[in-house]
Amino acid sequence: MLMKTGLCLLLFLPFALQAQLLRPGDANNDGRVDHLDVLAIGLSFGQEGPPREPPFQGIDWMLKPFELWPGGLPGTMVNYGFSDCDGDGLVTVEDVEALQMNYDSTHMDSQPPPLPWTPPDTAFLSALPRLVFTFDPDTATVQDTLYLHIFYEHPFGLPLEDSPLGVAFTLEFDETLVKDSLTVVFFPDTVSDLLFAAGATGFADARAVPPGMVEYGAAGKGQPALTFSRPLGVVRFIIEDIIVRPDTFWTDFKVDVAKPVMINAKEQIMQFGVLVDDVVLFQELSAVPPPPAPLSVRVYPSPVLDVLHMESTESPLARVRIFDVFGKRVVDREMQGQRQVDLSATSWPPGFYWVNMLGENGRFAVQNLVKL
Ligand SMILES: [Ca+2]
Ligand SMILES: [Ca+2]
Repeated sequence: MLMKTGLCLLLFLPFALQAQLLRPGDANNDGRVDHLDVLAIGLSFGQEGPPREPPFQGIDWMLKPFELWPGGLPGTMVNYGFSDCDGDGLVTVEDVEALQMNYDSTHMDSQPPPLPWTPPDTAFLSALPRLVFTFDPDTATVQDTLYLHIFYEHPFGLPLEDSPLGVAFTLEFDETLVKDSLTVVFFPDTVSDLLFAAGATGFADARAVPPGMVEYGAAGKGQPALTFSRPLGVVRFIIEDIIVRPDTFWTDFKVDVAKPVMINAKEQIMQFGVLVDDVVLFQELSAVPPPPAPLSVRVYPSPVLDVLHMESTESPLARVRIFDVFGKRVVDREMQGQRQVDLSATSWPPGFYWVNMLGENGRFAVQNLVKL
């Protein structure tokens, strides 16, 4: 009898020593804590499994040994244990706090090792859900606050079981147009059936995502939550002080929706549509102090065929920009204090152009130009 027990111990000991390891917050075990992990927590919501041993509970960014749970995410099979970020043996709202605390942290030392998160596709849907992004107001001026509303539009006739459990995407925009550190994501108030995560001020406490982007994720608690049309949040941008002359140029503030992902309760990728507003930024004339005397420059020849010569006679140059008649930028060059620059114009379509030259002394010149 004693011998038999000894044999059992020998057999089981090697397995017990092969510890599984996780980093709190990387719920889909892809090596980074981000907005996508809220989808894994949504899919695992309410699952129970072995809690972590007391010294290894908590959501601090330490490698935590844990025991594999009996199941995993329905599509990718990532073990449910990764979603129990705080290690209490139950996947709940509290586990989302690890995403906030460790946002944008990366690692390669989990066990099983991290793998790219690649859920399977669904079959074709006859009725497509849609994400609609609308700016409020639709034009903005310097120092203005601009709100981007995120709205989920549910299609008529999509059965409950095929409805989305969650959605995630990245917004990309020109960071020079907004005060990036002040970009905030607000989640809808009084919503109890959704979990949220975002890579922007207001959620990601510890770290900000790189400039010019906002990451967003929302997921139902173990079941489809996008079963009716509903608001999903608001992104607040503060417009940067930019030098845009209302009589000459205008600038589009465009937001691109990158890497959009919608999943159902089986962790399958769903097709969906995206609709985004444009907003035009400009500086109101009344808000601009009286313009200084223009920078003294020479731009020649005009008409130009191949090489355009530009020189500033009074100050080294800080920046040179050239726009076509439609306001599209064809040249945008930061200068290293040179007083002159030659540009090849051979690839520009024939037409009228505006040359905007900014001197290091803060004065600027606008010249028109014809390209043959
Ligand atoms: Ca992750
Ligand atoms: Ca937990």
